[in-house]
Amino acid sequence: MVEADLEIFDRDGYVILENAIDAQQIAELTAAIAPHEADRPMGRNAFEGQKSQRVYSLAGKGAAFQKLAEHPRVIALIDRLLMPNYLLSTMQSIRLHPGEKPQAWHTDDAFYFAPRPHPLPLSVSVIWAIEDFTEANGATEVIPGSHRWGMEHPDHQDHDIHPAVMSAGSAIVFDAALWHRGGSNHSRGSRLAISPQYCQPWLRPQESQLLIVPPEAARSCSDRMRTMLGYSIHPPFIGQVDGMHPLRLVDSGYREHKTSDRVVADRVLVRPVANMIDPQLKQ
Ligand SMILES: O=C(O)CCC(=O)C(=O)O
Repeated sequence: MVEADLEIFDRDGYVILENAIDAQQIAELTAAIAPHEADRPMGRNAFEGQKSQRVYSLAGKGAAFQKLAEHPRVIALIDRLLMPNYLLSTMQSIRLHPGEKPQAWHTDDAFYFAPRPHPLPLSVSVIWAIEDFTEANGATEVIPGSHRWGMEHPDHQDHDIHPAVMSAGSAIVFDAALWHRGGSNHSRGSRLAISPQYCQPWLRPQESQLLIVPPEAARSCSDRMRTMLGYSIHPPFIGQVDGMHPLRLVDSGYREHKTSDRVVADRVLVRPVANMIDPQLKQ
């Protein structure tokens, strides 16, 4: 299944995973978000959405959200798209209320200063439909293939628009270089999404996950979640604390050195990609 998903992702810049979570998981997420939305004001600007509520830093707001960020089908894809020890860049909910206008076209990696097109994804975004996404209630709109564009902008360019119409429990996974926007909500109901984004292990995540889930809270997280939060090393040094692996702050018994064999093996994995970027590294 992952090969088929990757083929579509590579061609279009996105793939939709239909009905990837069941009604029970949707209910758990809906219940988990409710107390945070209760007194949540609308967005502070047109980008956040003046008729939208967003709840940020979901990695620190409960196990239901961490479980979603670790969804096996998403992880299987991202394991192939980003380098080992990739990070959770942000995780937020976005509820569009009636009357919300379309967002400005944007990409989710524009804040990383790198020429386009990128030789490899810098970041991968996922938007989970927690309620049905329809054309009327503001389904995310994407421009197929635009992850390969150079410096073109959708406002000055002919392009197709694909609304990610999908039932609750489905997700759209896209290269953060893909041009997209939240749609307009001209229905009478709301549209709830939860959006985790993942970035290369050598980029600064949008949210400071190590403050959101400090070492004591990270003790109850899965190994993968700790890695994604930044209790991990991009070999040989990125992420170190006192010259040592940051997991030592979570687990005082943790003794692996950041340049242990396994970590050095990760470096070997990374090299072919590095070679692609800078041929001089081959020497
Ligand atoms: O709500 C959506 O459908 C898209 C939101 C989005 O792309 C963003 O805020 O970066």
